[in-house]
Amino acid sequence: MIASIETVKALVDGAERIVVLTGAGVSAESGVPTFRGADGLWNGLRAEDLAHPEAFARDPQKVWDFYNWRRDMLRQCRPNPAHEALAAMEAATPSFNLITQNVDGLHQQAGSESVLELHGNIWRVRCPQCTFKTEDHDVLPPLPKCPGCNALLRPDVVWFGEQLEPGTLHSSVEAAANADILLVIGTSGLVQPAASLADLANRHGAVTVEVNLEPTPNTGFMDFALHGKAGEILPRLMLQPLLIG
Ligand code: BV8
Ligand code: ZN
Repeated sequence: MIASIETVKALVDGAERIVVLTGAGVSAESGVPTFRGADGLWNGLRAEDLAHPEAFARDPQKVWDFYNWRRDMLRQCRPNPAHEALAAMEAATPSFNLITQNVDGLHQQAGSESVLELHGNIWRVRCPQCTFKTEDHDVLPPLPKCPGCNALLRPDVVWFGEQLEPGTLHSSVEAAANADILLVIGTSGLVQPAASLADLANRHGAVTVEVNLEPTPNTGFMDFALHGKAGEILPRLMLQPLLIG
């Protein structure tokens, strides 16, 4: 049900184990296009058409142009108050896990330490033929090649139809199953298996809270929903109570 920020803040303040699941909406106020919003297009194409191993096999240049365009755009983006509030929440909470579907690295840039990247990280590239992997914000060539075996490198992100890294998924499921409260922030709740973490937490007794501009398919079974911008709501969940002298 629609809740007041004060209700949710009291729950957050009283929780020992907080788990947060974020999606593209938490980076929207940093200027990062969301996937399914009006600005989620690239040259008329949707991410789902490009974030596929088949798309990469068929036209590696088009997929690398997409990722190099996103890296160039993300290089100008900075964490927003939502990212910063979540880093502060982690520092103030005995047990805190941040699970993100985002690949932009903005949570880490804001100071979050325990970040579980369900879908990888756009700043990492890896070789499909050997163990080469590197992470930096460098401008890459149009078709980056492996320095070790000269194979075509790929972004170290999870494409549609690819398995999530088993350890990361297991840690995320464990965290959600043991949470006192799960905050689901800025995700349309369409992509699996990430979206099912909310239902899993719910079934294990966690209080579930959705923070989004609008209702999503998950809203129905969340305990609370806060509608508004993550960059405005999250800092208010973190405000320290005024110390009345
Ligand atoms: C897999 C990386 C299986 C790449 C991404 C059931 C079970 C298992 C799989 C499936 C299943 N059903 C379907 C599938 C297949 C598929 C899937 O989920 N398809 C969907 C589209 C139906 N899942 C997969 O393929 C996954 N793999 O399960 O493999 C398997 C098993 C065995 C063997 C082999 C395979 C892999 C999924 C990962 C795909 N990779 N990204 C890249 O980024 O380039 S997903 C992509 O979508 C991004 O990671 C993104 O984060 C994610 C989810 O999108 P959102 O983050 O929610 O973003 P969106 O734009 O949709 O929504 C933004 C929200 O924010 C909105 O609600 C908006 O209102 C809100 N908002 C906007 N501004 C603000 C805001 N809220 C607050 N404040 C604001 N200011
Ligand atoms: Zn290689």
